[in-house]
Amino acid sequence: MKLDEIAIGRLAAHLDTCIREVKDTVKITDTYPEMDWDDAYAVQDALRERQIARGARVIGYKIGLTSLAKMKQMGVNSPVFGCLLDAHALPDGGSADTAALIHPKVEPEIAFVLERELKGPDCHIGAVLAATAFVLPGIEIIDSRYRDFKFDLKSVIADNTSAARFVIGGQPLAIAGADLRTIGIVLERNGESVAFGAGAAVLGNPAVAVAMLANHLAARGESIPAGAVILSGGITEAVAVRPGDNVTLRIHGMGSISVRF
Ligand code: OOG
Ligand code: MG
Repeated sequence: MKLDEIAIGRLAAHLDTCIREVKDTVKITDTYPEMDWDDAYAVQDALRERQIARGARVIGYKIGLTSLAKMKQMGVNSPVFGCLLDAHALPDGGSADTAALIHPKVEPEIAFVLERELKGPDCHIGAVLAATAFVLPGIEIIDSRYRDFKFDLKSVIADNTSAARFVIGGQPLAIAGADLRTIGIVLERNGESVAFGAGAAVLGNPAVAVAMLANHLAARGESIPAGAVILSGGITEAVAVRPGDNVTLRIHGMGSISVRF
């Protein structure tokens, strides 16, 4: 750790204010270039503690920057981990209030729901599949607190990896017998197909991303509890949305979900 508790608390409060007041900021590594990975996750933790103190609950996790398309789009080269709060969840067919978001984008994702606790270290794809009840279509609505979505990995980790809202639903697909690599997805905006892909875009298999999450949490003495929902990462580039837009995600064999803005 390079930052002291005061600096960590100050940065968490700053990002919290950006979220609550719907305003952007320059990336925090501009002010604290010396910060390291532990500092970045410590700021994320402190931000979460502020939200929990106001009544939020953690209901799941997310892995981000897991596909080449996303890494290229954001100019970074390694996955990041964040958490999902109850207040982030929107119903299928619901609407996201754009007045509460800075510059939202949508991502097509495969969501995992666990039937058993998943614990690292040494978690592997087999352990993930054994612990998963089913997978579902998921639309993640990301909203970086950084101006023009310009950030580096440490800044985006501190910002809870741009987490803002998410929708899951559609038709649950039992994990037994499913090949997550070849599942095709289509993302539509206002009826027009705007992004396509397959599960293999996420680290060869989205279950690999979930294993990485379990190992990341294990290094911090944590695990993923049964019942948690996990967004495994955008399969394609994120797509910008505006007020009035209607977004639908269709996944082969898993139905569709949608959200309005
Ligand atoms: C960071 C979050 C990326 C994903 O699925 O790749 C993410 C960002 O691009 O703002 O959630
Ligand atoms: Mg995402």
